[in-house]
Amino acid sequence: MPFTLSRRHFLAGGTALVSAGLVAPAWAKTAPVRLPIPALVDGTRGEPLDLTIRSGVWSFAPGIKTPTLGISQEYLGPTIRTRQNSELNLNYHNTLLEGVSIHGHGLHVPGAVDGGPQLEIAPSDRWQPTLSIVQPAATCWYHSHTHGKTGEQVYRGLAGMMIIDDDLSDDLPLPRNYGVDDLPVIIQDRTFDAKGHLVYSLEYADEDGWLGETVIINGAISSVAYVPAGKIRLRLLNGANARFYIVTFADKRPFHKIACDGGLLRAPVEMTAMEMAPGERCEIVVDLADGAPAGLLTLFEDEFDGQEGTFSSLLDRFLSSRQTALRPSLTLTPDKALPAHTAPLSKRMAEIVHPKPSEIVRTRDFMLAMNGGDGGGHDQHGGHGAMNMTINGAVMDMNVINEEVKRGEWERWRIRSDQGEHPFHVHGCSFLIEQMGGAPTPPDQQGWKDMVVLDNDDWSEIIVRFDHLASKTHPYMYHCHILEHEDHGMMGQFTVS
Ligand SMILES: [Cu+2]
Repeated sequence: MPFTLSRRHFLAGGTALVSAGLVAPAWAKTAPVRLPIPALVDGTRGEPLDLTIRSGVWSFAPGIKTPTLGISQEYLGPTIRTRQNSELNLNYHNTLLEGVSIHGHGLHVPGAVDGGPQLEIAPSDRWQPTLSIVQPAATCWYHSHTHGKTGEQVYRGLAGMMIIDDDLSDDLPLPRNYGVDDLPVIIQDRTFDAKGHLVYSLEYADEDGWLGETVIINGAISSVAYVPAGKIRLRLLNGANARFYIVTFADKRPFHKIACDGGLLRAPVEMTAMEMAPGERCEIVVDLADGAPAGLLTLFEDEFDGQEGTFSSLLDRFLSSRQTALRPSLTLTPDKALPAHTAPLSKRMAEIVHPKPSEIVRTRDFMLAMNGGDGGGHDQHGGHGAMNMTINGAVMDMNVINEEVKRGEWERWRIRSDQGEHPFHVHGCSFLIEQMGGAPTPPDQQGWKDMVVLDNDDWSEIIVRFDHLASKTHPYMYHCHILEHEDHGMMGQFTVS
């Protein structure tokens, strides 16, 4: 499938390094370590999983000690594995000196256990939600959703992956050996100072949000995974605060995308490069039967802005450019001694049934706007404390319910912006994308989603139905998943009754 670059960003490419005020320190150009694999915890046994929100010290590169946050880990949290038609009991304990709320991103659970900003866990308190998992197999995640502090807390480490299994995904011939041929790949970017400490400022974030200049995968700046010489499943999560990525392999080998945010696609989609917006997940299967190492590239999409040529020529230019040395990627290195998964992919996977047009009973419009202080002037170092980010003219207000939705009814939501691209996320559901920025939905996005990219050209449209309740005290949220936009107010609340 041809790759066309559709994105337009707020600033011209190449300004990201300037806006962060820093370039990657010399120690970031480091020899690779083994890919860190977050611990896997089994959530299907019923007993509560202890999740301690804590401070930590993590080595993003050998010899560097960075103060971080984590969930029962120094940085990030364990991968929680659960299953359709089971109960997941969580026992969060907040040992920090500030409040934290933790949202289960992609989960179809009621507002009362959704973990939005209304459910902040006070310092030294606990929160023990029971989640009934009713949805099909998917790669989800959990992360800080603390009012006004989501960006900073996620940046410092409060995020983890969640895997939902079901009978269908078990029956398909897919790699499923966690940490061996089924790997979590949490892509983020960070700005470090010379000592290796994380640099973050919501106030100084520019229109693009906070863009780090160094990519980390599962908390490692440069890593290698020794994997079987067969099919490898990667569960990719764009866990960055603000960065859009292009994911591809250095040797341009094709891969198959098998799932997007909310679960398996109808059929695998062959691709050689893929865009990922902040908050998005996708599962891909790549074949390493040839025994050659495969370098996973996580390219900064904004650096392709305004460039002309085929993707292949842009990629060649990019690979020969100096910047690539700043962010070596994860390398998958086949080890022929390991038992390999070689079964061909199934041509048919999930059944995805669209509602009939007559079943869609309501349309809602959402306009995202950036009414930042000076409007057009991009003062890189002046700060943007007064920047207002709005949806339908309103900044997020914890005391205002912006929309009231009826349970079990299909709705069409049309979303666009006054400026640039935004990844829009809706809590408590998965939805289907009918168009993106006025264009037809690409084949690899024609599955269940909870993220849709929109821009200022035309409407993105989703069709959505909510099957769980969300009250005025525990409403759901819809928001931009550029976390600095969210923290600046680009978010709204809605009930389901
Ligand atoms: Cu935004």
